[in-house]
Parts: sequence; C-alpha cells; structure tokens
Amino acid sequence: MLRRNGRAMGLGIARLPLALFALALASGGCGTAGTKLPVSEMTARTNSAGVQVVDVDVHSYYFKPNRIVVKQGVPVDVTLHFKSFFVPHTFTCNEGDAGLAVSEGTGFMSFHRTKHARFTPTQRGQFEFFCHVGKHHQKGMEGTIVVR
Ligand SMILES: [Cu+2]
Repeated sequence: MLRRNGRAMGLGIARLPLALFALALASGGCGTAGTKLPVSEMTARTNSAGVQVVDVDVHSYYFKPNRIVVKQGVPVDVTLHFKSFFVPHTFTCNEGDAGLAVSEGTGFMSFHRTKHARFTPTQRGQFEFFCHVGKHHQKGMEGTIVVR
C-alpha cells in the first residue's frame, strides 16, 4: 500500500515539468517574436464583387503575411485566421484619416476562429497594423498595409 502510494507520487512529480510547460504556453510565455521574422508580402486580389480580399494568419506573435498591398479607394476584406489556441490577438489599425480604423480580435480560447477586418483605404501610403493585446506589439506583432 505504502509502496504503491510512493510510486504514484513519483509519477506526479515527473509530470510537473510538463504541467508547468503547459501553463507557460497558456500564459503566453511561448511563441515566436515577430521581430525575428522576415517580411512576407501579399497583394490582395479583387473578387467578382469588386472587393479586395486577402488572408492573414494570426500567430503568437506575428502576422503572416505581415505586409499587405491594396489599392486606394477599393473596399478591402481581410480574412483573419486566428491560429493560437489560448492567446488572444487582434488585428488593429488606428489610421482613421486614411480610412483604416479597424480592430478585430478574439478572446481567450479562440480555437482557430476566423474573423473579418473590413475597410476602404482612402490615402496612398504605408500604414502600420498591430495586435493591441498586452505587449504583443512590442514583441513584433505588427505589419504594414501598403496602399497604392
Ligand atoms: Cu496578439
């Protein structure tokens, strides 16, 4: 009886690092900093409805692609594929003067949800988008919307 208890306790201790690792994952301790990744560019394609569509994968802590090229004056529909299970993220752009005021995101336990960020760029130029959750932006979770 005692020996069996001892064995069970030993197993419990062996599993502790795994539990800590899972906890670190859940709290956002893991992930890839966007600052360490190269630029990946994608040009939106105009669909039959005249909307510029582009897909963006939202990871911890980067967007892919992180450089989106669109045309001025044509509506844009960015399909956001949230790839993290536990860490919430947003796709945020605060360039209201350029028609780029948008913030779409998920909460905790997002489990591969998809959302849409819709806007119509009114000015040519390069505008930053980012994730406004916690310190994700500082970790390099950002990108550029290029309006031509
Ligand atoms: Cu984020």
